[in-house]
Amino acid sequence: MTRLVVVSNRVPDPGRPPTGGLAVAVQAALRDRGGIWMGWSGRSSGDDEPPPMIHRKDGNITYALTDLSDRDLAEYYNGFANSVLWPLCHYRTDLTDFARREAQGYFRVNRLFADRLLPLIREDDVIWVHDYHLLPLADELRRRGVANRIGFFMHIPWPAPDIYLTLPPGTRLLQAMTAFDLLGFQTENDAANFRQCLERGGLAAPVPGEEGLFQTPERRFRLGAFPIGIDTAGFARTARNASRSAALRNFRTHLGAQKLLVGVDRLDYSKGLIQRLNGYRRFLETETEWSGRVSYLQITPRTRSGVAEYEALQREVAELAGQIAGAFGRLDWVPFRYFNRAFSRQMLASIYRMASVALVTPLRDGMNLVAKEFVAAQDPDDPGVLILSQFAGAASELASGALLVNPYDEEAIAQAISRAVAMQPHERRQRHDAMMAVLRGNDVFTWCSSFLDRLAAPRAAVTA
Ligand code: GDG
Repeated sequence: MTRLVVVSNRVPDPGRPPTGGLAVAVQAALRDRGGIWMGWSGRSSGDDEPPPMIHRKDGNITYALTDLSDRDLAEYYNGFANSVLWPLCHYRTDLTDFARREAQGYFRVNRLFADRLLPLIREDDVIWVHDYHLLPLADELRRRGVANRIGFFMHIPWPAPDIYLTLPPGTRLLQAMTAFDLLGFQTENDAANFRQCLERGGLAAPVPGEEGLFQTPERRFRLGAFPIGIDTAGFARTARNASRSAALRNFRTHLGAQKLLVGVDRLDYSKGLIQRLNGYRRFLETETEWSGRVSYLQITPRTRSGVAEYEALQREVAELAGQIAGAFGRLDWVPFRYFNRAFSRQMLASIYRMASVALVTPLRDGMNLVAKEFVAAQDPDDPGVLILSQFAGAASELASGALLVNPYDEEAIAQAISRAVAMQPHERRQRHDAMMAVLRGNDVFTWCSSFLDRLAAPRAAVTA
């Protein structure tokens, strides 16, 4: 089997058990084949050029970690990746900062990644690049003579061409992306958007009769949808093994017969928190018979504190949370709890299992793993209800069981909550079974192997 080289902006802590599903699956693939995981160390080298990479060996996996300078982090990470590509791909052109200087920093850091990766690559390695931080990496590697298979997976949405093509270096980036052998997206919709961007830019043409195969004057590449899964069995197991936390036990006692609603999202404007909280407020205003009988727990760890929009959102959500608790709370009832920090994975799984309803209402999301984790964590005999945004990638797989909502429509969110809390057990079980069948059929291990198998498929020759 060929060796695997994974490249992503962040790399899980070498030596510690991986936490997220993606890290679990990618590490399993790396262990099978042996390989390298390269990325940013999470550290800054200040004003100095980054020192040579650190290599950490763990069994047959080598972690290759590079520091980045303050300027690199400002321009590449906080700048072009998180202040331009992230909002743009989530359809927020209003928040997109089109500063050209930062685009230069983004391309520079991709060159640095290519320079540092180059000496580590063997002739028959398969290279798998992850996410929007590294769109030009294959092109940089090709310029350095790398002929290996190189795949790419986009974890966040690929926007419609009218949005994407507002990006000044948009065409240059698309062109660079044609240097990958396989481009994977979360949904058919994302893959179709990408295809349209290519066609509008005149950069590549579909090869007739070969689904997903494209041709440029120089080369051929494939693209397709590979919806990411979770470690379904593993997460269900974690949720079944109830956490022994005393705080959780007390919380359960305190809730008594109240139905628990839960939301778990990184603090991010793509997650639709404001609209969701307004939807809950509307529910409390109109469905007064539920007063005292429901309680909503929102867990929202802070991320990207270096980006101004996140600071503003933090204040806005905290204010709204305070308003809801202040307007509806009673001495003997807490209608809303808001946490701004991360919980352990075990605790999270137990909370999902306790909850009657999950509110997963991003305005736009590549997939949304919380939706899948919530479903996997349920007691199949008495499962909770998933309220899911129609604009989350997960909606393309979970439509048979979730209550789909338009996340901008606060009234619709309120109505979905009222339907969910009143739903009868047989309907909840039916919906849960349908979703579990999907999650078992496409877990993160299947996702990983189907992408790598497609990447390994014989290359199609370029025809004139
Ligand atoms: C990107 C795309 C796509 C959250 N809070 C805590 C915690 N989490 C974990 C969740 C879940 C993960 O973080 C979040 O994953 P999402 O998929 O919901 O969202 P993004 O971080 O935006 O991820 C997304 C994903 O990539 C994968 O391709 O689905 O669309 O945006 O696993 O459980 N984990 C712990 N404590 C918390 O408080 N331990």
